[in-house]
Amino acid sequence: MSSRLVVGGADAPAAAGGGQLPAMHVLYGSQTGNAEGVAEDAAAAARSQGFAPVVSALDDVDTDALAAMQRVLVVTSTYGEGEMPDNAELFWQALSAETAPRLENTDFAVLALGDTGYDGYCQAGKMIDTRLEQLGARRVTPRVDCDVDYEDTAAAWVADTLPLFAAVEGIRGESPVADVAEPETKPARKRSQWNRKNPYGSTLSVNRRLSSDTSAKEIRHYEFALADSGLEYEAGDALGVMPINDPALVDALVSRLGIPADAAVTGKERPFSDLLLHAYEISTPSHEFIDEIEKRAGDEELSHVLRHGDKEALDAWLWGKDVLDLLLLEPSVTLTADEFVGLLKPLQHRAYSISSSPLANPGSVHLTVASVRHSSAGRDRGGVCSTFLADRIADGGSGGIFVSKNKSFRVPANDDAPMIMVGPGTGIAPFRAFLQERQARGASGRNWLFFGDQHRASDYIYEDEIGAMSDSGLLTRLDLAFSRDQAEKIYVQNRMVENGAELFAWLEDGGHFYVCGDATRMAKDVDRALHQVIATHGTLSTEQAADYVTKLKKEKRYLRDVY
Ligand code: 2AM
Repeated sequence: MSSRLVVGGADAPAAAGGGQLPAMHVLYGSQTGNAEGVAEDAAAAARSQGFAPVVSALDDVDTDALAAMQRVLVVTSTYGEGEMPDNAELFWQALSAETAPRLENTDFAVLALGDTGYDGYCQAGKMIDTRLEQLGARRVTPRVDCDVDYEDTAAAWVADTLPLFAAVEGIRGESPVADVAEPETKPARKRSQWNRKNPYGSTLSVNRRLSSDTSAKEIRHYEFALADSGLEYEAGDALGVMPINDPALVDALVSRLGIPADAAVTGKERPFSDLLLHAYEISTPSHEFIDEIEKRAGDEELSHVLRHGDKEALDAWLWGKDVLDLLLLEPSVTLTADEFVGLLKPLQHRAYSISSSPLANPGSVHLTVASVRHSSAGRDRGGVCSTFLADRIADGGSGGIFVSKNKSFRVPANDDAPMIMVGPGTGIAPFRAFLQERQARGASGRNWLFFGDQHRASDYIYEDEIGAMSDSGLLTRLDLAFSRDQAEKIYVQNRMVENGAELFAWLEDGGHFYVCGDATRMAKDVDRALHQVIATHGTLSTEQAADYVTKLKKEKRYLRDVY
């Protein structure tokens, strides 16, 4: 692997005043941009403390370059159930290999971002932290793990950790150069004033059902007006939406608990029911809540599952049960407002791939979202945010939004490069944006879309737009896979294999390959199909095909936005 690091082996970039500032390498593994944002904040803080920060994605650093780095901050999220984020996969392959070099010269600290709602909490950060130590690098401070509400913990980690590197310098007698006047490093990225903590209260101007009434799914198209917010986004970014919970569920909880809606909660300004509506997750039970219910009610089945079962057994028991179900199952349990709120997790935004290009739609941002709805035990239930969008921000209503950058998921910088997009179902969202973007840019590169769902008659969303893009020649190729319109199932990956020779030719011509949508099944099968196409039409062995795919990833020509 050759180094694509900005500073290469030199570990002390020159300061503007001619002095040498000690380099602080801030390496991030990021799926949705949160870790990248923290890395940039850490770099800004490092700069103000007399370091010359260099920010890189983990995959842009090879292990020899790493061995030459003296000071390293790693900020990484974890993807799915304990996996490396896409832009840290190659780094991890090299770091975990037997051939990885010793890192005796490296001092490091790791910040891991994660979600306690998933298995493998902060796993990527834990693995990197352990491996760096195994290779002889010196941990300047124990790793810190953050849950979804990471901002304050991350800021505290940055503030606490940087001085420890400075102290290390002192011990080694290489104190940082004092001349910190305007070190010559990348200018700080302009951060939007709208973020998770301060979302923009936008007007929803369009809420339209895309899939027909006979579809098994309810997929909707939304447009938010940006007005004079200054909110900026790019095709490929995601939009964070702060939902408000279902008032009917709040009422049912208030009534089950027998707590007055206006009851005070210690340390909170808002009354009880208001907190449930705006501030806490009241659908999915937290681990703390489940444990407490078990402790207080002693439900035999639940106790058995918690004590003797594994994660799968607990998931099976919990299937379809929300916080209210657990309370109704255990009528003997009484909780005070303080106790109940103490067992809930803070309400989180949901992020959706943006389905518009700002070039084609100045003044608005579009989403393509499937509403999650089901009914059980005589009660209608729904996804917190998808039903908030569908039912509760009425047209013209307001919703808190902010942009979640996805800098690695972009149309090719080269307008001539071929672009292949696999996006069944709502996975089409970013590709609608990409195609609009390419059209607005007058990009001449060829475009190929693989799209599908269950039935053509009810699920061919954006059919008119896609048809027009085909007619105009913007879409060079369009392959559709409607799985249930014939006896045998046909999926997007089948279409890839059927058209393998041409697909391989597009890759050979410098094509970029994109996938968006279901991570657990579709994206894995598409990955397998891609390997198969490359092996067959490139006449390559399995290993050679895998190397070909690795090369695509390294060149940022195989990009995924999967969930
Ligand atoms: P199915 O439900 O008919 O099996 C969106 O949900 C579409 O993805 C549906 O057409 C669904 O087909 C299809 N799908 C299901 N499993 C898939 C897989 N492993 N790979 C690709 N598409 C799949």
